[in-house]
Amino acid sequence: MADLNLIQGDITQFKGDAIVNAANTGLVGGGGVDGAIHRAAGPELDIACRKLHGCPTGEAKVTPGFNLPVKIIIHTAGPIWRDGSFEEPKLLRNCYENSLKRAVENHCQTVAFPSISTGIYGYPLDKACKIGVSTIRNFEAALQVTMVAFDEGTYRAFEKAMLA
Ligand code: AR6
Repeated sequence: MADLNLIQGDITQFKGDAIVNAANTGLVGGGGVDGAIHRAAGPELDIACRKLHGCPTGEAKVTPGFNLPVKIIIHTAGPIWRDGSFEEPKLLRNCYENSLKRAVENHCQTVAFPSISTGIYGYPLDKACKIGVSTIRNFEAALQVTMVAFDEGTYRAFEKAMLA
């Protein structure tokens, strides 16, 4: 079972083995946490991402951390929320699970996640937090996972899901 803790802050400041990026299927960079990670990692990240030829929704792919204080960045493309009947829960679970698998494959012990899909992609926060927390906690590996909530609302929603 992976160990889970929660902090509020900026994921680009996380010092550890890996951070997860809430990217898009083209891996072409964007706004939100993706934009922040690209700015902090430097232009080499964009070059590395383009060599990966995209990432289907729910999958996860790896690049080096470049200027960030992590070994690797795990890029996952979350589902865009429509109404919940387009496999959004399953796809979001896949994002967490496949990101954790990439972390283990790359011998990581510490990994930080942002709240995937709950910004620009519009996934309802409470629903997304439950999926994130249960998927991480049920993942069988000796991993220390940190959820990095950017804003207070996200922090509170994850706190609630972790206590439930
Ligand atoms: N550290 C941690 N969390 C952050 C940071 C940061 N520096 N900046 C924002 N967040 P979003 P999505 C939070 O929109 O919904 C991009 O354009 C943010 O407050 O970044 O999966 C991609 O290229 C929210 O809680 O990701 C895609 O096109 C969470 O990160 C699309 O957005 C996720 O919000 C992905 O949308």
